[in-house]
Amino acid sequence: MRLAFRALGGAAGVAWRESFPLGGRDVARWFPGHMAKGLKKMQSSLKLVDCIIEVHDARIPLSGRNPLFQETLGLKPHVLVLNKMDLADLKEQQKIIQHLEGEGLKNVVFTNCLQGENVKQIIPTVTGLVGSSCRYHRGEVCERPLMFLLDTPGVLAPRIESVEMGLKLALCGTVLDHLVGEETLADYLLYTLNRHQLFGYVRHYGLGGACDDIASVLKQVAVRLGKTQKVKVLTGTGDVNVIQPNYPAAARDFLQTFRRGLLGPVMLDRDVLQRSPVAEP
Ligand SMILES: Nc1nc2c(ncn2[C@@H]2O[C@H](COP(=O)(O)OP(=O)(O)OP(=O)(O)O)[C@@H](O)[C@H]2O)c(=O)[nH]1
Ligand SMILES: [Mg+2]
Repeated sequence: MRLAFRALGGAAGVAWRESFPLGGRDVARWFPGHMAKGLKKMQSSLKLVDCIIEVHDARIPLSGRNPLFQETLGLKPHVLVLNKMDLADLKEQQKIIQHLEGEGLKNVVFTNCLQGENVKQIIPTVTGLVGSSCRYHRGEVCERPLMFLLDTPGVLAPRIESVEMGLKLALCGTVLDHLVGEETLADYLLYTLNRHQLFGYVRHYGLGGACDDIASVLKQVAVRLGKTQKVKVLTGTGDVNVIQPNYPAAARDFLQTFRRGLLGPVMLDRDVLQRSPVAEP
């Protein structure tokens, strides 16, 4: 899905944004209050289990995890499942694994539940950690050794560390888009794709070239998709009907297309991976 930079013609010489304006956004509002309740429930269930299987998104392997797991890591055997690997750019998988090892996470399994890829690695990993003397109550998932799964609803951290982390979580579809703002989120997606030189969106929407201006991209997307609306504009000489692009609809399509993997795999934590030194193995 990666296009050579020069192949884009018009994009040659374009300077992509170095940063995304993060100020003035109330990230606390993006994450619903019922999460705290879910967390409490999960905490009480921890007593019942022999092993924690934490499922996180492989597109953000190094950020946005719930700190609860970090607090309980020393107490319970723990497997980190990084799912949706089909949507993640894992060219630097070894570096990611080393980074996680540096944080004390030794049991990491990358999975794709749609294709069943690596899913069968989970039970042997758990068995290796707890032996076969598990004591669960419902949701048997394995006969030999007898193993039960206690599922919980997904819960986000009660406090999101930074706006950028919030935007990454939102891109992965963990919060309602309208709370962040579909156009803001689409802009963060465009910023990320351009910085990573992932120009699949140009080809997907048949755009003239890569572009870092979200209004211009959404306008072209809206026209391509026929998502335009007639708006009456009052002028001195009377009402005039003008065709206006439906920016929110275009933003929604851009986000959905990305989440379906049609714009190519992405590593949203590339910045974290580049920034922090990897601990010596
Ligand atoms: N592309 C892709 N999609 C996946 C994968 N695994 C699950 N999904 C999709 O992700 C969505 C959420 O899946 P769920 O199984 O409901 O996730 P969950 O973590 O149990 O969600 P909650 O219980 O609501 O927290 C569904 O649309 C799945 O089809 C995967 O490996 N790759
Ligand atoms: Mg679920």
